[in-house]
Amino acid sequence: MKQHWDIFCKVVDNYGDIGVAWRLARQLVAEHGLAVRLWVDNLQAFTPLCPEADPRLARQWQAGVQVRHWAPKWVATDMPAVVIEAFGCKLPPGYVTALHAQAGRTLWLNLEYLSAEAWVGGCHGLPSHGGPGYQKSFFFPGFRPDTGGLLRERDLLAQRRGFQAAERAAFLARLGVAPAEGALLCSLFAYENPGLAAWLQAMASGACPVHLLVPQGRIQGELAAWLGEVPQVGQPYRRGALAVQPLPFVAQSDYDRLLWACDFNAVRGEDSFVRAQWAGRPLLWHIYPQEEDAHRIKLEAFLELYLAGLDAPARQALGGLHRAWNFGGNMGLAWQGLVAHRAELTAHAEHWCASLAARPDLATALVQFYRNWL
Ligand code: TRH
Repeated sequence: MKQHWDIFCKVVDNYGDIGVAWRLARQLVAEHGLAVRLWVDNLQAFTPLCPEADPRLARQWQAGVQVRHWAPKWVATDMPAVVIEAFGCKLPPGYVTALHAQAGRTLWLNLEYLSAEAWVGGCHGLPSHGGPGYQKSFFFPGFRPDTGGLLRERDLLAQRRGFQAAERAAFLARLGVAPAEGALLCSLFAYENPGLAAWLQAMASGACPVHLLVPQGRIQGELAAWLGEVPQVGQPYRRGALAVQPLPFVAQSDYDRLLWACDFNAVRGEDSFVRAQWAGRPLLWHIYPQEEDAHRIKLEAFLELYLAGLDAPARQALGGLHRAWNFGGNMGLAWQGLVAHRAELTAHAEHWCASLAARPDLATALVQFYRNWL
C-alpha cells in the first residue's frame, strides 16, 4: 500500500502558496510513489494553475493527486504518515486533535517560505513540539546546502534543454507570439510597480529590439496607462523598439515553457522566481513586499549568493536593476546596464542553474527527512 501524505494549503493572496503546494504534491506522487491529499481552502485560485480542475468539487483527482476542498467545517479523516502545513497555514483543530489521539505517529512539517538568508540553515529541520501521535518540525526551502533545497522535478532541466532546442518555435506560435528577427524576448510577471513606465520607455527608445510578453496579472493597470489604451490579450502593441504583447494567464506547465522560451524573465513572489532560475536565463525578481522592509534583507541575501562570481560591472548591472525595480530607482538606466552585460549574465544564469541542480531537490529532501525521522 502506498504511503499517505497530506498537504494543507491556505490561499493568502496571489498564487504562490497554491503554486508551490500543487507542484510539490504532483512531484511526491510522480517521483516518490506516495498517495497525496492536497487540502486547499480556495479552489478558485487553483484552477488558473490547473485548468482541468473543477472548483466546485469537494474531492477530485488531478495528476494523481487527490485534491480536497478544505471546507470550514472539518470532517474527521484518517491520519497520514506525514502532514505538511504549508506556510504556517494552521491545521484544522479537529485534525490536530486526531493527530494527538491516534495510535500511530505522524511527522508534521511546517513548510516555510523561501529565503536565501544565512540564518535559515540554523532553523531548518529543528523540532518544534510533539505529542504521543506526532512530532512537529520546521522545514525550510533554500539555496544554501544546509537547507531543504528547491522544488525541481527530476527531468526538468533535460525537458528544458529539449524544448529550447526543438519545441520553442511551435510553442510561441501556439501562443500567437511572433517576435521580430533578433528581438530580445522577455516575459513580465510582477506586482503593481511604479517603475514600469520608465522601464518600458527605455525599451521603446533602446537600440535593442524587445518583444515583451505579459501574462494577465496585477501589472495590467500600469501597462494600460503607459500604452494609453487597454491592451487586448494576444495583440502586440508596438512603441519604438518595443513590442508589448499581453497573454492569458497560462497553466502552470505552460508558464515554465514561457520562461524557457524567453531570453529574460521578470518574475515575482516565490514559485515563479524559482522557476525562472531553472530556465537558465537572466531574471529580475519582484519580491513580495513585507512589513518593515523585511523583503529588502531577503532580496540582498539572494543577490549576495546569485551575483557572486560575476565581474563587478555585470554584478552592478543586475544588482542595480533589482534594486531599482523593487525600491524605486531609475529603471531606464538600470535596463541599459542590463542589456550591456547580457551575454555574461546569460552564461552566469546557466551556471547558477547547474550549481543549484547539483543539490537534492526539495521533494527528495522531504522524503529523506521522513526516513531519517522514522
Ligand atoms: O502569486 P505570487 O505573487 O505568490 C506570492 C508568493 O508566493 C509570496 O511568497 C507569498 O507570500 C504570496 O504569494 C502570498 O507569485 P509566485 O510565487 O510566483 O506564484 C505564481 C504562480 O503562478 C506560480 O506557480 C507560477 C504560476 N503562473 C502560472 O501558472 N501561469 C502564469 O501565466 C503565470 C504568470 C504564473
